[in-house]
Amino acid sequence: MKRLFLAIIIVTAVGCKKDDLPKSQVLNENWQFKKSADTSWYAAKVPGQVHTDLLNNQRIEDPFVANNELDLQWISEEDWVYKSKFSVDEETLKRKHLELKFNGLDTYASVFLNDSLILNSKNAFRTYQVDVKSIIKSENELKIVFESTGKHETLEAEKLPYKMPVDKRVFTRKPQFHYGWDWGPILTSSGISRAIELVSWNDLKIRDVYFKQNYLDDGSASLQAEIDIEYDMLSEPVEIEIFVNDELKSTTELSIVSNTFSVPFQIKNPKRWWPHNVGEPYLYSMKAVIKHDGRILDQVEKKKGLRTVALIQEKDNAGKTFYFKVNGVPVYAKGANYIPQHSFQGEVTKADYERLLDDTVDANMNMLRVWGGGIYEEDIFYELCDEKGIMVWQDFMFACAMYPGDTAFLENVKQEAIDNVKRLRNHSSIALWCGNNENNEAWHNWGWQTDRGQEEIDEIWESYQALFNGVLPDVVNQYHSEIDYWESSPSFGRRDPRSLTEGDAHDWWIWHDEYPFEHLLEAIPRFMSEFGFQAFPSYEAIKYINGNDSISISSKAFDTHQKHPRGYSIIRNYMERDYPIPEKDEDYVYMSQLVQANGMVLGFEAQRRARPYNMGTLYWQLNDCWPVISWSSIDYLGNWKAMHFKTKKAFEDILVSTKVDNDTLKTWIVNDKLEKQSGVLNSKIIDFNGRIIWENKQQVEVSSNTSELKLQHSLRDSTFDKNKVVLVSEFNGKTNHYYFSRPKDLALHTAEILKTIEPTEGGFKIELSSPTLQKDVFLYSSTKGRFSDNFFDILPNTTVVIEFETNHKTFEDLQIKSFNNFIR
Ligand code: BMA
Repeated sequence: MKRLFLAIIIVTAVGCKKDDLPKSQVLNENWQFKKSADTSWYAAKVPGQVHTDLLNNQRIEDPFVANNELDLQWISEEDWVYKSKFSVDEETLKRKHLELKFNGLDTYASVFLNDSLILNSKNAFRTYQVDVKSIIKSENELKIVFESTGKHETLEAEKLPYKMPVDKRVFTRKPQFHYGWDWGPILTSSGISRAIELVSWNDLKIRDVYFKQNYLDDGSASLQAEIDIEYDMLSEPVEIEIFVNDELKSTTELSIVSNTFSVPFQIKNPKRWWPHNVGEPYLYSMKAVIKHDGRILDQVEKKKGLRTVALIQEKDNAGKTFYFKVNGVPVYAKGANYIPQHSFQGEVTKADYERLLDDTVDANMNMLRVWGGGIYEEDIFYELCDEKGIMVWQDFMFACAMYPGDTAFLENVKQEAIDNVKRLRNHSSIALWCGNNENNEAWHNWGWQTDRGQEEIDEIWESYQALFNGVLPDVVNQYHSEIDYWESSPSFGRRDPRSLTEGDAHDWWIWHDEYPFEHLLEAIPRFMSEFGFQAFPSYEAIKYINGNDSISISSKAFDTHQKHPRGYSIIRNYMERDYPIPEKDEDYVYMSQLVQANGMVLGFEAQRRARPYNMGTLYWQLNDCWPVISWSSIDYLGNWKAMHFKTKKAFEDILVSTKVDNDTLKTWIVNDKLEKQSGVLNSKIIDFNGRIIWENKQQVEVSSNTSELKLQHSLRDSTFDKNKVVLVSEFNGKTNHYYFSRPKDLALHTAEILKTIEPTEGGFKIELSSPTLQKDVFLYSSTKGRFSDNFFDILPNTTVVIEFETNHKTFEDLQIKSFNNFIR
C-alpha cells in the first residue's frame, strides 16, 4: 500500500513538470587568480592556464620569445589559486540534483565551493563529478588551489627504494611534454584546462550513450544504444526512442531498475564511413530519447559512422603483416604523428583545429597518430577527424618512461582510461588504441636496466605489465571492444631485426643514428609509425622567436628553441652530405627545409612502393607546440615547411615513383584507390635546357589498391651525364621528377625566373617560367597568405601557375629563391 502511494507521487511529480530537461551551466566567466602567497587577484581566462593568465596581465614576458622560457621556471614551483563567483537561478536551485562537473583540472587541485572542500583531484586527464546539492546557493564562490606538481612528485619518488628511469613526470598524470621534450619547452603549467559545468536535473539524466555497432554488412547494420543514466525513478516505466537521421528506428518500454541498459536497433542498407581517400566519410546522426508519459526526460545526439576497422596481423613468409582493414578492405595509412598544438592548450581555438586538420587532408593523409606524450585531444579534434575521414591511432598518454605500478596509481589510470575511452568511443575515426610511446623499447634498449638489481628490474617490468597488458587493454576490451589494442609503439627497437618483419617501427637510424637517407630505400618495415628529420621553421616563426624582424639563427637566445642536444650538428652533417652549405642564415633555413623534405620523400616513396609488405607511413611529426626547430612539417604559426608541400605530392593516391637499381631504372605506379587506373605512362630523360635524351610511352593498367612495377629500362649503355639530367615521369596528370645525382652535384644553370602577377578574386595568380630547369623554387613574402604550391621545380620553357590566397589587396614583395643559385 505504502509503495503504491509513493509510486503515484513520483508519477505525478514526473508527469506534471514542464521544461525540466537536465541543464548544464558552463562556469567560464568571472575568474580571477593569484599566487597562493600573494594578496592581489588578477583576471583569468577559463579554460586556460597560469602562464597565459600571467602573460595577459603583463606579469611575465611571452614564454615563446627568445629565452624567456628559462626565466619562467619559478611559475611551476608556486601554488596558484583560482576563484569565481556564480549565481544559480531559483528554478535550478530547486532541482533535485545539482552537480559540478570538472572536465579538466591540471593537476593537483583542491576545490572549494562556498568554503567547503568538495574535491581533491590528481589527474589532469580525468573528469570529476561532485554532488553539490547540499551546499550550493543562489550566490556562490568556487575556489581552486593548484599545488606545485614538484611537491607531489618528490613525495611519490621517496616512496620507492630506487629511482625510476625517468624521474618526476611519471608520478603526475598530466601532459608529459609539459616537462620538456626534444621539441618542446619546459613549461609545466597548471590551471582549469577544460570547462567546469553546473549540471542539474530532477528525475533522470543520461550520463552516456554508446551507439555500439555489433554487426555490419551491405544489407544491414545491427547496433545497440548502451545507455548510462542517473535516476530517481526506481521501477518507473519509461519509453526509449532511437532516431537515426531523424527517423524513428525503435521504441522500447522498460521499467527503470538499474543505471545501464541497452536498446537494439537496425539500419537497412547502411552507408559506410570511409577514410576520405577511398570513399566518403559518411556520418549518421543518432539520437537516444528517454520519455515518461510522452514527455522527454533527456536525450543525447551523436554523429556516428558505420565501419569495421581491424589491425590485421597474420603470419607470412617474412614475419607478420601489420595493416588496417577498413570495411574489409586493406587501407594504406599515410599520415603523421600529432602532438598538442600549443604548450598552453587553452590557447588552441576551433579554427586552429580546422586549419590543421584541413592541412592534413590537403596533404593526402588519412591517418594521424595522437602521440602518448601529449593529451587525449578535445572532442572537436575527433569530430573533425570523423567528418574529414581521417583515421586516428590513439595512444594512451604515456611516453618514453617507466611508470609506477602501485595500486593507487593503477586505479587512477584506470579511471582516466575509462573516462577517455567512453568519451571517444562513438568516434568512427578511432582506429586503434595504443598503450604507450616507446616505453617498451626504452626499457629494453636505452640502458635503463644497467646498474639495477634483479628485484628492481622485475618490479619495474611488472608495473609495466600491469599497466599496459592489464589495466589498459582491459578497459578497451570492456568499453570499446570493436577496436584493437596495441601495447606499445614501436613493437621492437630498431636494433631488433624483427622491427623490419613484424609490428610497427620507429626508424631513428635516420636522424638519431645519422644514417644517410638512402638507408630508407632498403630498410622497409611492415608499418612505419615514426621516422623524421628536423628543419628550421618559417621566417615568420624565426622572427617570432627573435622578438624582432630578424631572420638570424645564431643568437644564444635563439638556441633555446633547439631542444635536441645534437640538433644543429645533425642538420649540418646531413646538409654537407648532399647539399651546398649556404652562408646567409635565411638561405640556411631554406636549405634545411630541403634536406628534410627530400630525405623524407625518399622514405615515403620507398615505403609506398613496397606495399603490401609495408602498409603505412606516419612521419614524425606533423606540428609544433611553440616556435621551434623541429621535425614538424607545419610550424607553430601554421606555415608549411617544404616538407608539407612535398609530402602532399608523395602522398597522392596515385603516385609515380622511380628508383635506380644496379643500372636499371625502375618506375612503379602506386594506386591507393579502390578503382583500377589506366593511362599512358610517359617517361623522359631531359637535360636542364629541355632537350630530350630518352623517351618512352606506354599504355598501362594498374590494379586497385596496389603498387606495380611498370617500367624497367637498362641504363648500362646510356651516355648521359648524371649530373645534367632529370627523369620526368607522368601518368594521368601525376608527375614525378627523379634526379640521378645528389643535389649538390647537379650542374644546374642560373637564369632569371620570369614572373607575372595578376590579381584574382581570392588573391593573386603568379606565373613563372624559365629557359632552364629551376629546382626547388621557393616563393615567400611578408604579405600574409598562402601559396597553392611551393618548393617546386620549373621545367625548362614551361609555365608554372601558382595561386596566392590572401586578404591583402596589394602584393608587391614576392621574393623567389631557386636551388640553382646555390650551385657553385
Ligand atoms: C620519437 C618520439 C618523440 C621524440 C622524437 C624525436 O621517438 O616519440 O619522443 O620527440 O622521437 O626524437
